[in-house]
Amino acid sequence: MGFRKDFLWGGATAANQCEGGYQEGGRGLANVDVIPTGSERRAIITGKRKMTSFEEGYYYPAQEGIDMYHQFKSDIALFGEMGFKTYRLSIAWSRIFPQGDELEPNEAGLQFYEDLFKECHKYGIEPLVTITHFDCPMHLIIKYGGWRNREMIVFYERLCRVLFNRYKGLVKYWLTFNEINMILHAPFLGAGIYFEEGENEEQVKYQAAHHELVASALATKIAHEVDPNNQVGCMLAAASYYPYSCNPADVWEGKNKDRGNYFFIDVQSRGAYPAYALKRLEREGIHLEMSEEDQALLKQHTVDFISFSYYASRVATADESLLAKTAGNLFPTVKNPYLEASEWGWQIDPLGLRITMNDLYDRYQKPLFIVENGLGAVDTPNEQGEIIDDYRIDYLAAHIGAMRDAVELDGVDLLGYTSWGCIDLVSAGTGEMKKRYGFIYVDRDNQGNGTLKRSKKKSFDWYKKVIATNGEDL
Ligand code: BGP
Repeated sequence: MGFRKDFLWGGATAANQCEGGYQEGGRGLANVDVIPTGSERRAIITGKRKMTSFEEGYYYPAQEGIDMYHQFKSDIALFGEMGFKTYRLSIAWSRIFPQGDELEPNEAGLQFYEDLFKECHKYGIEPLVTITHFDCPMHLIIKYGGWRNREMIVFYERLCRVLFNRYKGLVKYWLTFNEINMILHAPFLGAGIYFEEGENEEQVKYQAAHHELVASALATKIAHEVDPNNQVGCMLAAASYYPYSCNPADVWEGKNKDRGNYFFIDVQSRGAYPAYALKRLEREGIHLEMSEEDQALLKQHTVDFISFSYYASRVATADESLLAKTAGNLFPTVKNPYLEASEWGWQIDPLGLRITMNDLYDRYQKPLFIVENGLGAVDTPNEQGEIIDDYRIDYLAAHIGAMRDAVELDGVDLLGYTSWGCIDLVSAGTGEMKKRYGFIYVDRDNQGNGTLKRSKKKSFDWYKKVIATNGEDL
């Protein structure tokens, strides 16, 4: 009973939030490099405020990240010490193709990830690779407009071919696009899109989403051709919506909000646009350029497993005035009176994870993989310099417990669990260092000061024990 014997315990990071070294090894400039911290960050990541290169007076945290580009060996050693079976990381596209549209890849970038994967295998850690995690070469944005342009499929396909061939035998688990549904909420971050004055933003976003969906199917096809052992997953920013009340209008709103997210996975996993999505697009006057070849590709090359992130549950209401009270979150939600929230207003809900897992498993009947979960919190070292992060342990224990219930009591097939930001890194939402998720503390502050020294938090040994007991001892 409990988790499968080969359950993949581990942690997750993304290149732009930890690597740094943004000008090293021939790497080109990417969207993430030019997104600063501060009050304009939200407008920039949502594509409302154009930022295509550095402007004075801003701090750009992704440039240095936590310097993992140089420190990956010792960081992976720490993951090995915790007993990780897997490590989820992402490829910085502009390390492999600095501009994005070259014909030949950059060897130094390829070598960097080869070294990193080999380092993982030294500790018996299976890499789980996100091909793009909020990452797009800046040149592709300036010249082509990012994913709004169909040409992107060609460049992404080239990237995938290079990766699958080069890392054959070293990597078997792949995710095509991180949180693909985030393209609707953070289009510059997710897909390198900013908007021109007066254009139909919904039209642009859904067409770009279509390009990503086709690219994802193509990647799945190529991955299987290059190596039949490859396992390809989609990746959803998940969390089922609760209706604010039993008013049918709230229930209906919740259902439609869920569909707004599921639609991506319906395409990636079931192989076709669902009727409700096509009708909705038609109703909203959104016309998708979609060929018959696209549809055939989507149909034939569905994903092998469903991966997702889960941090907090969401509440839907038909009463928009309640939504106005939303706390810091890209997904508009209502305060749930039954739940506590993190300092960033993310509503903590372990049972919500079990509910979400059941919803996804009922819907797709494919293995699930939880590739992000965790508590973003401020960690303050005590007088001895230690971080006693019981709040993080409580959060993770409750969520892993709920996940175990979904497996043991509900029969959900779960491949693994990688907690988010296993080592402290730059926050995607805020660009800050102070929103920390790690088992490993990194000495760095919001302005980029600090020694970058790593130290173990209390949760480090706790997670080690969780892995050693295959999730029995929480
Ligand atoms: C997800 C992203 C991650 C990560 C996480 C936590 O949306 O895939 O990149 O950062 O959320 O969010 P934040 O960093 O804003 O706390």
